[in-house]
Amino acid sequence: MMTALIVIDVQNDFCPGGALAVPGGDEIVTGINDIMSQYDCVVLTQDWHPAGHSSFASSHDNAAPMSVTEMPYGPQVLWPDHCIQGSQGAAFHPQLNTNPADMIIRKGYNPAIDSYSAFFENDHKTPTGLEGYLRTRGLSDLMMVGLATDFCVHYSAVDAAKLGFTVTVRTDLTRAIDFDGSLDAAQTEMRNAGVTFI
Ligand code: VGL
Ligand code: ZN
Repeated sequence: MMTALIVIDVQNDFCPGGALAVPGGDEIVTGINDIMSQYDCVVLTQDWHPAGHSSFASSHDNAAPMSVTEMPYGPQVLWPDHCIQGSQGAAFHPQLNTNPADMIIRKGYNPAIDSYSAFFENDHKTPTGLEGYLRTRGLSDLMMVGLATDFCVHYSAVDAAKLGFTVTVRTDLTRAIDFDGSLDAAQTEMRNAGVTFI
């Protein structure tokens, strides 16, 4: 059995002071660093949007941040501008140890489609390539940590479980945005998909 640690979006914009700050987002960084050596593979993901991305409220007329709009692929929360390619906000938290990473995967670069999941864009069809990477390396058991529990960790964990990976979430090494019941809904969906929490 080969294990991978999947570290979701531990980036400045999701930490206190960032554009889409997750409460306590920075508290998980040293704990994540401490467990990296326990896995056969470490993957880091990076939310990586072009300026003017369609998931930004600023790209839509009269849309407030955190409102929901209908996209061709379904409902989409409109976020404050965040994780713009090459910006300080898109950089990893300065204390995150990136040296053990075998793979860094970026997502959300398609201007027309958001990508919460590390596996598929929000159309649930366009792959990021991570599935192929993990399978070709024989990595079957995934531990998920990072930000945010109710969005990118949630979608990544559910997609991974549906793809047949064994998926565990270390809840002490995640933090949530928790807006409009999103954390409760995410926990239910992850549990229903067969994700284990520790
Ligand atoms: C995320 C909202 C928008 C996340 C990314 O990493 O959970 N959330 N983009
Ligand atoms: Zn994003």
